[in-house]
Amino acid sequence: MNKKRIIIIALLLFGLTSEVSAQTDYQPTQSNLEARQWFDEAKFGLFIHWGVYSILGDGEWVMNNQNIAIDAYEKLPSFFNPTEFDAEAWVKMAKDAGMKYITITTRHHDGFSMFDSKVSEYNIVEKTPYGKDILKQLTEACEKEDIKLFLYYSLLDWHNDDYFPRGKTGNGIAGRQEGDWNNYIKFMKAQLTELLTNYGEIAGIWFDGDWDKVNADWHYDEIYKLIHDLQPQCLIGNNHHVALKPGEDFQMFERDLPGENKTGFGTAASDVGELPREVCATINGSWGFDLQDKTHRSKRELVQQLVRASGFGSNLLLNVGPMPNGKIQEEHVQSLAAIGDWLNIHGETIYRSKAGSIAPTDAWVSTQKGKTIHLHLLEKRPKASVIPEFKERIKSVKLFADKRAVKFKQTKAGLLMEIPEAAQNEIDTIVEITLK
Ligand code: FHN
Repeated sequence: MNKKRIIIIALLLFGLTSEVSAQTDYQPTQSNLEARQWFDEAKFGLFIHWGVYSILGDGEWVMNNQNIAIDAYEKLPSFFNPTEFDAEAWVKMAKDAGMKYITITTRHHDGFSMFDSKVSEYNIVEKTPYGKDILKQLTEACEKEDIKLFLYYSLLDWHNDDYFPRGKTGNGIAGRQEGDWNNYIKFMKAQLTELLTNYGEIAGIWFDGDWDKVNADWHYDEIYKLIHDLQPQCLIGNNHHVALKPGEDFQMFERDLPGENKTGFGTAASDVGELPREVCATINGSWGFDLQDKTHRSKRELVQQLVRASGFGSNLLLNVGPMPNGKIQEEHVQSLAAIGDWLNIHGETIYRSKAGSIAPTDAWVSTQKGKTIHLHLLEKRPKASVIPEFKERIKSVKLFADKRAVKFKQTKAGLLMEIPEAAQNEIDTIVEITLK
């Protein structure tokens, strides 16, 4: 065989193997399609990053950032005793904020399992003085309050020797040994089986860490199939920052609106797919609890982020990092309540909406339900507003706040509206446009 043919065959084989590394023949069940639709309409969820790292108050990457050796980090669980953890209070807080689901870290990159795992002793029940399964408590509280639960699961692991060969991160952590990658895959499958059999109905699995070893064979074909076989309705999302892979049910965007790669590690516009979308973001500057983080974001910023996400046809998954005692910082509890107050009045323009036909800009986004467009003006402006290239035929234009009619004209320049400054709102002036 000549060299060229060998290369072509190798390329074909490589193409085939990379394709089979996801669930290629996946056909979502009816229950999965319904779950996708529910998710698409839910619009707002609570992300929770909680682990033994919270004791150090320096974020969830502290093990990597401070190069804490394995044996030193292993002492942390013995100090973890969140006696003030109240699952019902967390769930009620999320519900009052207008959130429809919660996504919690069951195991982050530090490799510590925040649930009762029989395949790893390195877990909350075995290794902490607290000794209870917080996930069990949370599932029960969620069920009671009709809030859906998604589970974050890290693919990357700085603790497990079988996470080998290692990836880009954690290389300064002393005490990591060489191990067997196939064992690591087996281990993850066993833990996912536990998560999907011991905690009732799970709304979704939220993978993270693929980017640590971009060319690794993660066995997604087996992993995704396992999840869908155990719970067909369970939605799979993977924060790999690239285009959707077969077997995934939704696409996530980290601190970025779909297609706007402002962070540099976001997903390229060409890789934004047609499945339900979710933007995740932090309520301050950190995912895990950070004692020094004072960048608590204002109500205006947070509400506007939710509105912008909706205008991009996406959910917002807003994160809090609980403290080691089990409480959520008071500033964050209050911010969530403030968003809830806003949603109580304006939720109709957000929940169950689609991205509106008026294209988003920095100054506005639009959401839509049938013939009703809600134009969200996110900056105050002199009394006249122009929306260029608006060609649809309009029946009426009103302010959402008091249903007061808005004077408007459709010209070649677009839609011209007169909204007195006094009628405009600091956070979001919502204009309700009804089409003919
Ligand atoms: O490294 C993680 C980080 O700690 C956090 O979990 C976020 C949430 O989207 N994801 C990773 C960074 O992409």
